[in-house]
Amino acid sequence: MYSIKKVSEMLSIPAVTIRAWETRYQIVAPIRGAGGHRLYSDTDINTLKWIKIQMEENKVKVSEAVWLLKQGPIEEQSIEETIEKFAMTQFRKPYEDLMDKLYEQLVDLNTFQSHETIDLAFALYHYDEVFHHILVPVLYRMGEEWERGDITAAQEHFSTQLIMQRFTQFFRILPIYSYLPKVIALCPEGEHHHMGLMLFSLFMRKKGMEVIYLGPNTPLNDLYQLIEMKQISVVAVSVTDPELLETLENWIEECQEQYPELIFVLGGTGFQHCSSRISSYVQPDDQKQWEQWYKTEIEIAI
Ligand code: B12
Repeated sequence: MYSIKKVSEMLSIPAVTIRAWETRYQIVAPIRGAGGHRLYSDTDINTLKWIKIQMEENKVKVSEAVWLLKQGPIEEQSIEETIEKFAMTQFRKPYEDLMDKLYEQLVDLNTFQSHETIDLAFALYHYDEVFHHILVPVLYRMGEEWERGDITAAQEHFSTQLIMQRFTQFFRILPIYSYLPKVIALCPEGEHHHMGLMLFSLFMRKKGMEVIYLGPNTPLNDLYQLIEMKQISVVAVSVTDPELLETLENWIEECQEQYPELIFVLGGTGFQHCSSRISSYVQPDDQKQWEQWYKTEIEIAI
């Protein structure tokens, strides 16, 4: 049996790539040694070597090589034909190829190539599709793998930061209509999941609303000053952890006393069992309902 370091040296494949292929495609299943370290068999090594050769000699992508592998033994001369068949199967899943490619480049911490793939996605699809069906699902996958210990915190941070930059760029490009209410968007202190907040902020920006995006882990105490200074009319909050609700509910009540006109909109899995004090502000995760919210809360207010 061989450690990941040894396999990486033998095959000249970075350890991070081996782990990524393993979690993404389940092509090898190393057993765990006493300290929890991965141990690879000769069969695993042959599989990894085969994938590498296909990529280098037949110029196929990793996803194509894995697909080939799963087809069983193939005559050398029919590889091209089989790849064509593969391309047909991909046709039905337009986003997946880009997702795989971006995922691998992010795990590899490759800034340039990751941006290139995102540029390509924007060239091919509407930006809403890119955010909802490519960028957020890639980050979701990385979050899951980080939790399982299959990618490092550094890889997860790198990816979140890079994709956040693309979100922010969009925020700058979309027009702002000053007659629409101004928003602050935040996750309270202790809450680090903010992809849902980003998606809802993008929705509001598309409508032309100005969104001051405060993002994750925002202390609530300092916000009164900001609400007054920037004449904020809408506060959008995202929460995953239900333990943060009590503090948030108290803060919302205080805000309402001070600014009775303020509109609250809340979302995220943390609100599933929230108290009746705030349940009327909670919005579900579906865009059609967000449209409804916009019509009833915002259009009426202007
Ligand atoms: C990605 C992820 C992460 C990433 C977050 C990256 C980021 N920048 O956001 C990272 C890796 C940092 C992370 C860390 C942690 N995570 Co995490 N993570 C996830 C994962 C895999 C996906 C969450 C996600 O982004 N979903 C995609 C978004 C788009 O979905 P969403 O948030 O539900 O949003 C939708 C709706 O809810 C709604 N919505 C959301 N917000 C808002 C706001 C408004 C105003 C509106 C209208 C709508 C709305 O619209 C969205 C679109 O449909 C989930 C697993 C899961 N099954 O959910 C765990 C999960 C959320 N994590 C969890 C936990 C516990 C953690 C950690 C605390 C610890 C850990 N697991 O080791 C740490 C936190 C670290 C910290 N310092 O606090 C738990 C949460 C359990 C709980 N109820 O509290 C989950 C469920 C995993 C699990 N199975 O236990 N995580």
